Amino acid sequence: MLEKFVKDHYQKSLKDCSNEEIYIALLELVKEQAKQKESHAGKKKVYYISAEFLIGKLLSNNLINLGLFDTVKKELEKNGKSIYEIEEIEPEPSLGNGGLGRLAACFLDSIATLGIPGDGIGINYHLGLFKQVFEQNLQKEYPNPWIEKNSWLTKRDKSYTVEFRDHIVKASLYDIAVTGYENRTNQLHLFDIDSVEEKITKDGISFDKEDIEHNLTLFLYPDDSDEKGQLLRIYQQYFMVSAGAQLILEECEARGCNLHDLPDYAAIQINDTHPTMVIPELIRLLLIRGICIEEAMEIVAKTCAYTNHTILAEALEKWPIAYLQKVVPQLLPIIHILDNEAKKKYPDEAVAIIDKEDRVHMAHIDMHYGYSINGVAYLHTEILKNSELKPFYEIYPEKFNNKTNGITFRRWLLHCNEELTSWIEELIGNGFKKDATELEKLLQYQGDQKVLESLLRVKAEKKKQLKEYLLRTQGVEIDENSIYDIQVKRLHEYKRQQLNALYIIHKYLEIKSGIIPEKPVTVIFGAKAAPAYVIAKDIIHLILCLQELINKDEQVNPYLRVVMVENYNVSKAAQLIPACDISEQISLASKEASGTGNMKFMLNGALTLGTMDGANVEIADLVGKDNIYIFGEDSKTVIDRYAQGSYVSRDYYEKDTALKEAVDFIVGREMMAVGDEEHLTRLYNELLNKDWFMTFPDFKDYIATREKAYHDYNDRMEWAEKMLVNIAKAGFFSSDRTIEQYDQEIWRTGTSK
Ligand code: GPW
Repeated sequence: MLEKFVKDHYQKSLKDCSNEEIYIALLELVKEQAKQKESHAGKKKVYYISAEFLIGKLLSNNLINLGLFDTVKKELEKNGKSIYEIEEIEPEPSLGNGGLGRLAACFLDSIATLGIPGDGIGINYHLGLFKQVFEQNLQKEYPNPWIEKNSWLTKRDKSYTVEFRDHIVKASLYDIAVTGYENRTNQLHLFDIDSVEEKITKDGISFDKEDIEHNLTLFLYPDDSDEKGQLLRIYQQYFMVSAGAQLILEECEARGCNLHDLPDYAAIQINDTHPTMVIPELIRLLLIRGICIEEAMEIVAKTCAYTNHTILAEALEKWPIAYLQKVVPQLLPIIHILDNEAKKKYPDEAVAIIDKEDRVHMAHIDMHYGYSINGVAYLHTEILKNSELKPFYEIYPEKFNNKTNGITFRRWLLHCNEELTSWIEELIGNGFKKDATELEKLLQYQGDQKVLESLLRVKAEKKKQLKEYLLRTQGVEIDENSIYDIQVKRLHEYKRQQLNALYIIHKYLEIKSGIIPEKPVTVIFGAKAAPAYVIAKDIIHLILCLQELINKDEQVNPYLRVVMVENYNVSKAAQLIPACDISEQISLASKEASGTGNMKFMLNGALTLGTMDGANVEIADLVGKDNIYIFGEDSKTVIDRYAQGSYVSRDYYEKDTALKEAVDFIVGREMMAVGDEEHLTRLYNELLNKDWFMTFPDFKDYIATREKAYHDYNDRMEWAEKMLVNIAKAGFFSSDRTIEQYDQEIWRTGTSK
């Protein structure tokens, strides 16, 4: 089919085309095929508004979803070409940061796959999240341009006017087609301004934060450590929601809505607090269209639903009224009305929209003026109800619900692990591609030595591929016969990459003292730190220094190696996850709302080493305690300890020699030889005097549990059985299941079964 397409469009045969030409032809072919699956039927539509959509490269996923992947792959092979080389040409869109953005991307895939009319609404960031480069064992940030002349973006002949206090801008609409797996095509709507200027950055990622006309859609999460940066974020958020709200009203009216019945035509899912201003903005637009304030508030409250993704207080946005006044004064009368009404009904200061310091609590707007409040894993929702959002739960128990996160198996199994996909298919057929719970059929092979051996062969093949990939892309050499122990996620103290680093130091010291591990280990990290997050960057420095020190040490490197992957992104995740033996999910219990990497690793046959946090709790329930490595204090202990305010990290340090040795090593002679004193000392002091995320109390159990996992690894048959159970039980974490629940319990479009 590609041959014919190329002939018709370029009057050339496939084998005479360059890879670039084939890539462009495939873009066109996919867009044409996707277009045929667009549909405008159905009354109610979902709008998923999000500051991030971490969609990753789209070519292969679109081919898979359209049922073209195998045909195209074979046709290319016949002509001496490779789909994998063509994939390399596609730049990775830089429209997200971490789990929240990747979740939005998985959800769009599942919404289309279930046949639900549902579009994404976001921003077309030109430089996206920064590109990470390591220089002198430090993270440096550079712009990450990704938009090319030929891309998945389609510019629409459509724009909306967005007014700020001192600027009026035109929001131009770009669409990216979202193909469902053997189902309909939806859209990801991304707004942009025509005047954006990619070249205004100087030395890294700095730029004039006040030059709104040129910087508005440049970066995702521009540095907000000063007022100008915070104002820019408000500009971006309002730009997205104002254009989005106008689009929603226009589309609903075109489908027959008279605005009074908006909730019958739209369900707007607010992805954390970044899009919260859509609530006052919709009210404002309804007022302009002649609806009175009381009714406007009621309509919007029946249309908007809020998802919370964190209990970390510092991540819950609170904008000073004065800042909103500077950027979007038109919203303030409405926000004041929302605040007054809420205060009249609920005088408790804890649920106020505007607090005593004149800050607007964005999440409080969502909870008072939305009809649904959901957490993203069972434990997370329980913590929201019983502690973090307790005052709201007491007022609105009926609004609270849980939607445990999920991942799309099209990307995180079918695409990233063709070998495992075929292995599964040969054993249980291909029903699991549509109904992920069918993976449980694998359980019948638990004691089957032949099957288990073939599973280990698949893993070994993926490990070999990762070894080659790391050599090719980063010039590092790893041992494919070592255990691959991987922690990849944003860098944050609560995720505790520093605990993993302390283990590495401990292991290094053991090897130095002559205690040789049963099996060599390769510890792999991938993580970006927010550019203004000082301690997070110090942790990256620590890991990079350990990498240099250990990999150069010939006494240690046969047994232990450390690799920090540069610029970790979706494409790198797709290489790393299938090759993993042990998945590090070691956040401080209660702090990781869900995690979704944990699900991807499990699905690809890695065993979890983790705390009872987020979705780890549900993974543990599903696979049983023999098939997961759980350590550390539980969320109740942690929450109580915070409440008492009694944690003193130094007490643990003084009592545990192994811990003391590991911590002291950070500022010891060996580290100072490769690292920077300021960074290492600051991190050392932080741990010793604060350790806010309580790594020290979990240190001992972490070491013991990690050692047990490494020991168990050597019984290959037993390990393979654990892998098999993990894969078999991963079906629950398909985002198709999650989205079906969103649709049945929140959106009620009446589409999914
Ligand atoms: F702070 N998450 C994220 F809650 O990736 F807004 N970025 C964010 O800014 C936030 C949350 C926010 C993550 C959670 O940390 C993770 O536990 C969860 O699995 C993911 O969102 C998707 O729900």
